[in-house]
Amino acid sequence: MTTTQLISVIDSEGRVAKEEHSLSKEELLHCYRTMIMVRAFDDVCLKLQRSGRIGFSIPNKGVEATQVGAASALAKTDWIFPSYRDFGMALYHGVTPLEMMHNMFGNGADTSQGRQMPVHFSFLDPIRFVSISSPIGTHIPQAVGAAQAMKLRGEKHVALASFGDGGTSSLGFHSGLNFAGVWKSPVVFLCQNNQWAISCPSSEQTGSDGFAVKGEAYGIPGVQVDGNDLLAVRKTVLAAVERARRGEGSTLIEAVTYRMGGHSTSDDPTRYVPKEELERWAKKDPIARFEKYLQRSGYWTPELGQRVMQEALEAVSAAARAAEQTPPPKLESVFTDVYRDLPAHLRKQGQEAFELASRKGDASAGDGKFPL
Ligand SMILES: Cc1ncc(C[n+]2csc(CCOP(=O)(O)OP(=O)(O)O)c2C)c(N)n1
Ligand SMILES: [Mg+2]
Repeated sequence: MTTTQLISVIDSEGRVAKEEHSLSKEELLHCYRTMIMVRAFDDVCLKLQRSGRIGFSIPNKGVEATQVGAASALAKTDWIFPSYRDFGMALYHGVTPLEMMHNMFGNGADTSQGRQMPVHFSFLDPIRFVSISSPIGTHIPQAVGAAQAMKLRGEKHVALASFGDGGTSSLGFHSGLNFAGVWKSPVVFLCQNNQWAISCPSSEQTGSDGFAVKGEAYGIPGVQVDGNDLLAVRKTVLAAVERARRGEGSTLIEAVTYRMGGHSTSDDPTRYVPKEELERWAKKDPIARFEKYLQRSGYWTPELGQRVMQEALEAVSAAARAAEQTPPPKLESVFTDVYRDLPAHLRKQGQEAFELASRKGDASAGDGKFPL
């Protein structure tokens, strides 16, 4: 059954009607620090991009509570099939800013050896964070396939597929939910309705009343949660995860939130986002709301907030400096990691490339010349 009533726990003043979670002070502060780290990472990446040191980044301002609340409901043995706006999930589980910065610079320490775009992270440890896909929605059936494989093996792990309101218009969304509904796969579908798909408002994305109702057609319960309320997201995702682990199948969660920045560093949202709309949502900032809640609980002061942000900015800036100085992937990496046994024609191409590089030198970043 689809629930159309928005689930929330923390009100706009930081009040909680009754304590609905079992998180310790340290766990709550870990959620808080992670959200601040996401914001600091955004901030530093914007400066790196504007100064021409990285090519691209994706801002997360406004959606931090959805990412971190959802991640907090997962075990490290679960699998995350993320969208490009989800790196807070990796940070929550212990991926470091430096590991992420290696990807932003596409250097030799990057897990994908510079083959992916910036922000397209992949990690196996400490969380199973599957490589982010640029094509919208392709990871949704992949998550279902992985979940189904785990089910067939008798594992009790869950896959979380996270995507945007725009992602619900992809073929992958429909085929993924259809398979999951038929098979009762242990998947949590997290639709982050941040109101925009680049410049397309969610009101023009669908004719249905929100996105949670879409589960109904596939036999999957849908539920709407306040995505700017970390505790509500955690509670809702936890219920879906437990349901999946019990073998009862998937849940479609629509987290209602707001993208307070641009789509990426490549666009100018002031060209299409109404100013009043942004101002309305800025008052619902998920971090400010969580701070009010923490303050009421006696765990937060403005001084602590400033210190946490300062430490996060320093950590991310240090990571950026270290990643920028890390050498690029080696030429031979072009020929590794794809085939277990390299086919003969690629071996030949590799030999030619190495021979050429030994005569003419390797291409170095920024020299603008190709060594041929
Ligand atoms: C198959 C496909 N079509 C179009 C695009 C171009 N594109 C990149 S992001 C995006 C918008 C996605 O919006 P949404 O799913 O709401 O995610 P958000 O960016 O809001 O987090 C589009 C259309 C793409 N990457 N892949
Ligand atoms: Mg969106």
